[in-house]
Amino acid sequence: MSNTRNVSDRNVTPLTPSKHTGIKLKDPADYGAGVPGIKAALSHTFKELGVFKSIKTLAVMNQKEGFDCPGCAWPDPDKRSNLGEFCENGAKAIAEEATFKRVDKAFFEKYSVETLSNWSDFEIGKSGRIAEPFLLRPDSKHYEPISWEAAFQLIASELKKLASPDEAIFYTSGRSSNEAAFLYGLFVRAFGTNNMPDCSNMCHESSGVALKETLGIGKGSVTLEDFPKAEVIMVIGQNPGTNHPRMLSALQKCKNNRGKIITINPLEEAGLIRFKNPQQVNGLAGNGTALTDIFLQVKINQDVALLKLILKRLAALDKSEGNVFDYDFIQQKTQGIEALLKDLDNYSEDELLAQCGIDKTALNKAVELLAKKKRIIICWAMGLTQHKNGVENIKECVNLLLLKGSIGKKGAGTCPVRGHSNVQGDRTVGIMHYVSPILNSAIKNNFQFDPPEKPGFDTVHSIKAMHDGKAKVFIALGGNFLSAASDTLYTAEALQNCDLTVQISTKLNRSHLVTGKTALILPTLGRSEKDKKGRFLTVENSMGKVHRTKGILPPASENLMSEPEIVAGIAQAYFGKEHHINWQELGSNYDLIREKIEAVFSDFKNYTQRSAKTGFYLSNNAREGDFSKLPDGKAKFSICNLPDHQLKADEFLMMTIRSHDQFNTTIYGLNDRYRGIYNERRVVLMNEQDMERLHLKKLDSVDLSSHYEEIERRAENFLVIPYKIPQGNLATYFPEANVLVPYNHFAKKSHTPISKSVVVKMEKKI
Ligand SMILES: Nc1nc2c(c(=O)[nH]1)N[C@H]1C(S)=C(S)[C@@H](COP(=O)(O)OP(=O)(O)OC[C@H]3O[C@@H](n4cnc5c(=O)[nH]c(N)nc54)[C@H](O)[C@@H]3O)O[C@H]1N2
Ligand SMILES: Nc1nc2c(c(=O)[nH]1)N[C@H]1C(S)=C(S)[C@@H](COP(=O)(O)OP(=O)(O)OC[C@H]3O[C@@H](n4cnc5c(=O)[nH]c(N)nc54)[C@H](O)[C@@H]3O)O[C@H]1N2
Ligand SMILES: [Mo]
Repeated sequence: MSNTRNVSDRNVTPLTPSKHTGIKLKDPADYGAGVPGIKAALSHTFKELGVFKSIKTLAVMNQKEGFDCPGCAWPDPDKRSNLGEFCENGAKAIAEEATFKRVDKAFFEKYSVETLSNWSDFEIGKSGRIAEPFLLRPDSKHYEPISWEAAFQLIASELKKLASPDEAIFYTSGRSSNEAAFLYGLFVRAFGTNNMPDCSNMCHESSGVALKETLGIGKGSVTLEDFPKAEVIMVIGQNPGTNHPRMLSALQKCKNNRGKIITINPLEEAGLIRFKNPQQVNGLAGNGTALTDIFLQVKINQDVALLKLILKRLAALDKSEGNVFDYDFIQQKTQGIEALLKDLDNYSEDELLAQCGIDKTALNKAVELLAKKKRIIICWAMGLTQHKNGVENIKECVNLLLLKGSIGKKGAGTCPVRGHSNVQGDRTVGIMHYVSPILNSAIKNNFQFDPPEKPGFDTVHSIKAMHDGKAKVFIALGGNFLSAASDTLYTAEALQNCDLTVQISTKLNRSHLVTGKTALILPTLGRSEKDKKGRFLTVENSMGKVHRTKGILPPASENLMSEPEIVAGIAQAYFGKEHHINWQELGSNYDLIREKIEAVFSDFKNYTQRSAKTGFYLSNNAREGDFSKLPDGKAKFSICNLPDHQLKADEFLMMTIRSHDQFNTTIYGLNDRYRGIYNERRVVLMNEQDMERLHLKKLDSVDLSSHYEEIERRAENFLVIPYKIPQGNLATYFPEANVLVPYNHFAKKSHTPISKSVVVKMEKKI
């Protein structure tokens, strides 16, 4: 694989340039938010929106009459703060969406896709909002305007050329509304395929698979009200200070009620150490609230070893002192405890301790605490899901909760903290590559066609299909597939193999530059923008509550369409006006889409009325402690194996993580304030003893490489930063390091790429 590839004479590069931008280092922070958080929020919004628009916009974000933050999926409290219900990074998300800058005809006349592809991801993102539909012809290097109707006809004619509907791929990123996602899923099934890869394939799919198998529902069981009631909250493989800042207030409420927090992470993330709440006047003065009570600095991907150790210790205490496990719960509600306890005997404590690298004193404290408490919540995110054993990581957490009877009661349960603001809703209303017989039969009854019964491609298999020439049209409802997926150069080749790639987007990104032979950009309204009169959309948050969202800002351009309108436009062009489903009508009347969702899914009774008011929770059997639908009617203990990384002396395990100034592939800025890294993203965090061993000094430049099945993948020019990270482990930022993640290595069952445990070598630049 080379760094550039010629398609139709277009010499575009799939990678952000490997130049350095002028690094500055400070000590890592020891608290989250506070005054620096407010300053950063306002400086981003003032720069993109000006002072007046900033204040007006932030005031209605996440309020009942306003719009849902386009950032993360953390829920809004029922009692909203008078100081605004948003966080620093939500403010940055809005600054990106509501910017004054525009990508218009003049922009694309000036810059070819080749030129733009040499810009950094940061620069591409800062070009502004896409103002009208654009076409890139096979023989051209510049996008040109195209009418909406011509764009829809072009898509329809390419789809009709395919030998089979399975030659088209329909990706979804998690910012779409329930209404857009449902209509999209309906169109794709009516078209005839289940090729619906989704960003959650790269994200919480491991959680969905593990939770469904063990507890009968692929979603978390807690609500926001459980946080103040929990005696212990474990935060595993998650960096909420950056990625879910409003979660820190929920943790604070637990602490205020004398709850305890155990954090398990290879890095001591600032937001979890201490929190100065920017939404409380007294939160900004003083020392704030200490959050983490016990920090367990686990080695990358050794969470199963650590959790097994905890389970073993708890089992021993239960035997000697009793009253540690909840046997009433275990007997009534679970199956498989005997096999689990027997399996724990196969492991020696010393081996487990060495493997996870945990300090014994901290471990003892954690075990002592967990032994006594009955109401435990476990929160987790990408640190657990993006490994080969991602599903087992989560099953081991479920084991702990089941032993303690910590499911289906107040102040206890599972909390997979979702990423994109509506990733959970998109899945609920039918975006999935697998087949749900119940959904298929409901669609058949309501829409009089037979949905396809063959499972479709998920993300990693879509990439392979395009690479192998088995899929030729790629359509994306949001997202930045090229840069978000693993193995950037391989994914680039896959996309470039397509006859047509279509991106329904708000902002320019690299997936608009590394394209199929023909490419379309269809610009859409952002969450914050006013739709046509009377219309509103709905989303589902990370805790299963569906509620409305209504934009208030004038649209970035008059020539934008809403997502449902775009999906309907494509569907109508493909099926024609006489089709028995009136696509145009559905696309323009969201109440009608909601009526259809209500007819297909039993949970959505009185959808429009209920979402317009306070919103409503979807049913959740785990929350109720009802496992009757599982085999034998019981929740399931699982036996999880230890991961097996046989690293050679010169190899490291590397995690690819988010900096404080990005939302996935959108780079807000070049600072990672909490980690003390400023004005640079090409960095690799490394243990000082490892640096000594490799004769590396602070800020030396290195190349990273991964070697899977004899293929070498390289990422060049990373500056070494000494950091408190376990020996043998490294951390780099996503998406710069995605080029190293092999497309064909992913979690068992969930197929989530191994973005948090890539085996790499490093080479010093001379
Ligand atoms: N501002 C902002 N908000 C976001 C996003 C964003 O990019 N920016 N992205 C959104 C999305 S889509 C998602 S999915 C979430 C992501 O939210 P997170 O999962 O918090 O994001 P990551 O930066 O990937 O961080 C993973 C954390 O896991 C730790 N970790 C890595 N490997 C391991 C391991 O093996 N074991 C343990 N115990 N820990 C490990 C890392 O040190 C890091 O603290 O955030 C959402 N919210
Ligand atoms: N190495 C590595 N890779 C990863 C991860 C990792 O931790 N490490 N994390 C993975 C995770 S958790 C995820 S979720 C994926 C994210 O994958 P994606 O969801 O595909 O990526 P994003 O960067 O969130 O997509 C950003 C683009 O979405 C478009 N957009 C923004 N808002 C809207 C909207 O309202 N409507 C529409 N139609 N478009 C909009 C904009 O054009 C923007 O450029 O990446 C995954 N990739
Ligand atoms: Mo995600």
